[in-house]
Amino acid sequence: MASAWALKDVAVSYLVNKSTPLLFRASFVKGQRTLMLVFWPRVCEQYTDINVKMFNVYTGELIYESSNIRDNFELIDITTNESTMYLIEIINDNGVGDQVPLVIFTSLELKEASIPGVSLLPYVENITMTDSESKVVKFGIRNTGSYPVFNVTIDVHTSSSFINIVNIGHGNFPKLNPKETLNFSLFIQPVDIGEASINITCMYHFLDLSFTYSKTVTVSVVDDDTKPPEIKVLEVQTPSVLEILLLGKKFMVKFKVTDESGVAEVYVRYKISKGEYSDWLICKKISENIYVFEISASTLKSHLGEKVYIQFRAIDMDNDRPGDNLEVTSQEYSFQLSTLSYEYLILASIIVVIALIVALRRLRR
Ligand SMILES: [Ca+2]
Ligand SMILES: [Ca+2]
Ligand SMILES: [Ca+2]
Repeated sequence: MASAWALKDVAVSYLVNKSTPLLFRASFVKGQRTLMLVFWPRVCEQYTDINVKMFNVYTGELIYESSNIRDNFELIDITTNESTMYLIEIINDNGVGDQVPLVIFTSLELKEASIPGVSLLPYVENITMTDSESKVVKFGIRNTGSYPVFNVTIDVHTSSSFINIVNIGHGNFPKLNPKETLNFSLFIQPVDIGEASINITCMYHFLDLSFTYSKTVTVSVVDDDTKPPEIKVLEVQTPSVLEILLLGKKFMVKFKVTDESGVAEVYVRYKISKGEYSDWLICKKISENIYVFEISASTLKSHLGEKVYIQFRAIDMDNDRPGDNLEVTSQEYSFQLSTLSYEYLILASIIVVIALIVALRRLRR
């Protein structure tokens, strides 16, 4: 009974807000009887509803709860059956006044306690990923307060169409001790390039209170290949007139097409002189990255001495999403086709002369 009569020794006053409970911690020994008297003023003929609860700080167990009597005082008379630390929660539940002044008479040594908090630890602040690879990103929920929190649940959500996310770690933690961090991981799958945000909401319980903590994490999805293919002409064969006429040799351009993602398609189109360009024609691949374009001798015969114009077009094989591949159209290349030159005329004249000589000799015999 000694503690009861010690009430007069201590009178402390506090303000209790409507939204935030007032919290105290106090140590009790087993079998200790404690009296606490809480007073608050009566306002406008109405009573403010102040409620007091006590919890075991380590287990969260409720060991005392105010009787629901409308008055302007509360007498707590409790004998604890365990030596431990208790949290005393004083709540301004409803009624009049946002802030209510309280006077507490108690023999206990009350220490003000803080509302616990949790925070989200992104181990990577800004998540950047390419469109070709899914990623698993680790997060941590940390209890930054001084008391355990209970029934921690994590909800992840994105309203962005650029990514899909799945929580592949734990979603629920029954208890999170002070300074403890529990990890969970998100599987992030890119859908399109752009900036996406992930809202992570953590709900947890402390005493009989529930709290929500939210954080937004940004994810940038970038293209893993932003360069179109490169086209390089390696070799050009312009046959001479004799080669065209006698050997049927073709005009040929050999070129190389390269791309970090690989080359999907290569096309060529051409025109002779000032004519119209042909359609885009699929190009012949002769070996890895090497392509050729040819014009037959029969076509060349009717265009001797004219100019050939050629353009190449190539598309890369990057296809992580629609519209991912890039294409390039080369510059216009021009090549002069051989003509019947002076040397050929001389050569042809010599052949004619020899032919005549041979014919004359035959006639003389
Ligand atoms: Ca890509
Ligand atoms: Ca590319
Ligand atoms: Ca691309």
